[in-house]
Amino acid sequence: MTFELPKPPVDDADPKALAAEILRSLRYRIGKDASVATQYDWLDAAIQVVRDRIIEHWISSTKQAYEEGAKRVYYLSLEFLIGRLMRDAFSNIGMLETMRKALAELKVDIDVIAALEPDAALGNGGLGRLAACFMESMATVGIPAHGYGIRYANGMFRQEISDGWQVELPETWLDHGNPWEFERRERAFGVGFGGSVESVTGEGGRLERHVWKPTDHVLAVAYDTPVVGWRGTHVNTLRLWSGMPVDPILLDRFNAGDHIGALAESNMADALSRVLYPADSHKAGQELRLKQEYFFSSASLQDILQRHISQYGDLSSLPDKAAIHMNDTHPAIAVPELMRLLMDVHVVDFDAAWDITKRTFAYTNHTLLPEALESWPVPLIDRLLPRHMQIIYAINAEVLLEARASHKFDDEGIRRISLINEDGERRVRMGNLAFAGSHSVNGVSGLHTDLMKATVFADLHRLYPDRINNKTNGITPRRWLIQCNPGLTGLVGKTIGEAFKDDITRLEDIDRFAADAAFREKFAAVKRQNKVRLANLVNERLGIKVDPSALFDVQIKRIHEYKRQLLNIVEAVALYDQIRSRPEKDWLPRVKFFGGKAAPSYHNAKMIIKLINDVAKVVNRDPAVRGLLKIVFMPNYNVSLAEVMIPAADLSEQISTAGMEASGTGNMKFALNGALTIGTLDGANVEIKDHVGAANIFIFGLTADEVAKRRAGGYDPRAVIEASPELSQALSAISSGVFSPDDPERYRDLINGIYDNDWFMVAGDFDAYAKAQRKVDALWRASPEWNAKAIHNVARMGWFSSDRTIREYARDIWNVPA
Ligand code: 26Q
Repeated sequence: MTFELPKPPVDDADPKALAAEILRSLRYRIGKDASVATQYDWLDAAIQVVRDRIIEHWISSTKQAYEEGAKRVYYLSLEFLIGRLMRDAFSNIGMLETMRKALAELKVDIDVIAALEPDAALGNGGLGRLAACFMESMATVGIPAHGYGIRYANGMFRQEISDGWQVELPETWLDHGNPWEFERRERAFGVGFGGSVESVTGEGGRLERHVWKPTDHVLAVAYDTPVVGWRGTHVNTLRLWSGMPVDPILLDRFNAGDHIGALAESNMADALSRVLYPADSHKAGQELRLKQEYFFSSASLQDILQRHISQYGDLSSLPDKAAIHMNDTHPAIAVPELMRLLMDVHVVDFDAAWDITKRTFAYTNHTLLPEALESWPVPLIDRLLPRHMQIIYAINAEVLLEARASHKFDDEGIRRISLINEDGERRVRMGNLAFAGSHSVNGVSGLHTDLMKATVFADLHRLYPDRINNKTNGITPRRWLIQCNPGLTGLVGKTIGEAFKDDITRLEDIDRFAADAAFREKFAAVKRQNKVRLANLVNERLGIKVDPSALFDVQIKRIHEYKRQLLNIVEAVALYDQIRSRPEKDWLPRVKFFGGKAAPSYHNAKMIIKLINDVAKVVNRDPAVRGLLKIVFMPNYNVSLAEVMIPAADLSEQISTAGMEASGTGNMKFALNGALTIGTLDGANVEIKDHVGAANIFIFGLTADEVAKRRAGGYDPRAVIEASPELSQALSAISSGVFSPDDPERYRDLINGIYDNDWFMVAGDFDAYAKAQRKVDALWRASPEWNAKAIHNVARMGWFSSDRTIREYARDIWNVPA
């Protein structure tokens, strides 16, 4: 017997019918009527109405992939920095405007309830946001894909600024429930830790296989969130694991009087999905972190294998039907875990298991910074995951044999290829493990990929020369243009038609309007509106008044020495000095915006936040500045704040020390929204320059090669500082306490770091940066030219869509149609 289920009842284009449906949802799902509904209830009710449509597409997408026997992509990531989902889902499914009207019928303002939705901040920065853009693009281009990660109860911390210092507070994004997720209690897998490995022998005492007997157990329970692609037809799944105790209270222990011991597993399960590690590219080698990595890798692999076996019966076809992607090395323990599941559970021999593993996995590297390359002490892995340690040794033997047989390496080369670093305390190099276990290893920009081949992975690249490839990052133009910048989207649509929404490279059609004075005026008017919106927010949140006709100069990203917020603020100090000493010059009004979080354990990054706030306090109050320079540190930078700040920016600061920013993706978001970039030849800035044209971007400073040469010897930062009066003056002002009269020594060490070593080339690039900023001033005065260049930027950014990136992954790495 088959039943015809009632489909969501009404015409999606009819606001009145939708309003009735929202009321119905409010009544029967939330149990309220309009007279007592809170704004949160309206949000929930509205989401549920659209969610019903999404579920239809979700079920049909899933069915279709199954029926076609399609190869699936599994994206393993410890971070998904999604932000809010409502606008994204409503807009992609094409219901944003009708829902706005339907809610208005009910006297509810969609923008008000949209702002109540908490950010899903399950990520630190670029890597996590990239995973979110990729999920949306995979749904858009119709790839059957699952994202796998952890459902952190506390995502990224909330940042407050107290007396100029960063204070970290827990963010509880699930407090009001989460209408987007579906708990799947039946999808739960056991994950073990500790214990020992036993051998199973068969006839004649022959070793048959190994069995790991863990001592500690937790359950991973699945929570699914639908991911809606553009136009809504394809919907994928983001599956996040939450830790649950196997047995809420181990009764036997409890009864034996060991109350604390009885709760141990319950506490561990809780801890596993409690909190996201807030360290990005900064050392944080905690045991709990390794446990999180294994917890989600193991649960995901068990889920993937179960799905594969139930559809195809055995695992030999796994590489043809599943592409498992590792977002950095965070899931690298999945390599020995798949080997273990194949050998110990499914009784596949080592050689066959290794072949399946390599053909199934691929790995993306996001950083070359030595302090961010993951490695775990051998004794720690041995204790938590003894069977995995054995398998890692077996893989290592295989790789080192191949290396020897190639005759390409001396003993030093072999040591560098080894999965085990033997210098000092022995540690497993997770990058080498991920590399060895994958058929594809990619970088995230052209320059970054070249540097991977030349530095960190030089030896592995020699051994496996076909493995490293480049996939320059991208961003989803749905969130980062259509949703966050309705003004510009509307103007572009009116000018060149709506086709760019389905093929973002069609933005090129507005290039010729850069020469059209009337269009430039309209473009400038949109930008101004966006700046007014930001100015209002700044006034609301900080009580600082900024003038929307000033140049809005924005640097928003994690606070890190290599990203050089310090270079930016030192230049601001130099400018401040010049404004005071040459008041007669016609200075340009400029507002320097900063935003970003520091890893809680990263001392210098926290000092940089305090310095920005200290400088802001002095500069913003000084009557001699006459409002020509304002400095604003926006607290708690997150996805939702980015969606307001990026469309309002005139100037995008992308000023990392060349060779250190793997790609950057903020750089792409700004240019797409009509900001001009001031930046170094680093990461994807290089490719942005190639696409927008050298005349439409402000490039300055040392190249990656020049930085490397200087570091190799002969660089004398003291001499460089002494040769630059502006820089000397600015550094000594900061160092001597001009901005910290309450604690004159506060910045002594931070600034001495520049004099003594200047690893990040703040002094080395200062003059070039200051000079580039004066070119910015000159162009800003010539406003038609500025606007023309900004329009060229928008027009030529289509290539940086994550749809393009994902199609390249699909073709070159995953071997799936897209
Ligand atoms: C590792 C071990 C223990 C705890 C934390 C971590 C950890 C967490 C996050 C290490 C690194 C990260 C994040 C790295 C990251 O965001 N990298 C950025 O990735 C972007 C997407 O490719 C690039 O655009 C940026 O250039 C890169 O910095």
